[in-house]
Amino acid sequence: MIEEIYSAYNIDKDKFEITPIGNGLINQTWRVKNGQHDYILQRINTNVFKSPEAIAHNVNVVAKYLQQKYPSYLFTVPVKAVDGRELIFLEGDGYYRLTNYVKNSHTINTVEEAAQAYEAARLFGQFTKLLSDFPVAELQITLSDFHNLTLRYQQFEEALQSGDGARLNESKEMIDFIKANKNIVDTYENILQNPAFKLRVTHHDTKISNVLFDDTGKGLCVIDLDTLMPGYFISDVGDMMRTYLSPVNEEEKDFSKIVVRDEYFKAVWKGYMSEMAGELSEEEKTHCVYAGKFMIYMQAIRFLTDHLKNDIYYGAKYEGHNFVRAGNQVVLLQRLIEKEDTLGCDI
Ligand code: GN1
Ligand code: MG
Repeated sequence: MIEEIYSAYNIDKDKFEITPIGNGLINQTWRVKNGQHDYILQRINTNVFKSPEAIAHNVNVVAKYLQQKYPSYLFTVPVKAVDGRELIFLEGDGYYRLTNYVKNSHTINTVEEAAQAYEAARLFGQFTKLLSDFPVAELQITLSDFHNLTLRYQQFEEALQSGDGARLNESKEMIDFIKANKNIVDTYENILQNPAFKLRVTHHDTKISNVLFDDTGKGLCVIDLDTLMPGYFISDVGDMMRTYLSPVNEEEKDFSKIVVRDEYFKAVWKGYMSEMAGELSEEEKTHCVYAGKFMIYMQAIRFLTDHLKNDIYYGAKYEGHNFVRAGNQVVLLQRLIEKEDTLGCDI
């Protein structure tokens, strides 16, 4: 398969080194380089992204807008294949795309300093801010209902009816916790009706490995625009909270290590607000902690639903993998709720 990709881009296979990078659950990524050329190759999972052309469309319209309005803004665009294609489809495999590797940049997989959280939040905020006049309706939907919490809750309820019997029994405590916190869904539904909440150009995957840093630790740019779509700020801020606040990630089995670090919470919100303070409404600004609850709760639901449905979406590396991930997210949510009254949204 890789031969076809190489020839599409006129890359001499024997002269390039290919190394897998990143830790995404859905797409796969490699670095492809020789002395002169350095690329990032990505395989888009077409079981999940049913129309990769929508991704290409979004990246192109946004790239064009940014190039015209902010020519010095660093934005990675796809490298065209020899015949001009931006995506290479391999029958029975998936879609591939290539981008240039940004010189002297690196990614990190864990947030180890609050300053990294600040930088990432600043960049995701800047991205949305620079696109504040971009007509969001021009973006195509690359994954429908991706952060639609109402639908995620319905899918969870459906799994309660049709899911694996033994797994349902073992998950009782977690199911009860999710049901008991359904007010998080209610708040989301109120947001949808509230004109103070605006649909903006939203990244929807703000994990730390989607930020490029330079050698001094300064953030350079955001990458991975597969889920670039109209959305609410709670998606981007919330997923940063979900993935930056705790020193351990969703894979951690020892739940006693899950903690909400106040300093990182402040760093995320301050970094985001350093760009977005003039864009967000006063009412949106009061929802900074809710943003975290929204995303952590949704992820707990998604992992548990997948466990009940025998791991059809995320897959499992060991028995009960998604049960552990769901339990991890439930604990993270509890830790955040415990601190809810002490974590303020005032900067
Ligand atoms: C998936 O592939 P990755 O790791 O970037 C998922 C996110 C989840 C995340 C949980 C398209 O993202 O929504 O938050 O796993 N992406 C998709 O690790 O479902
Ligand atoms: Mg992604």
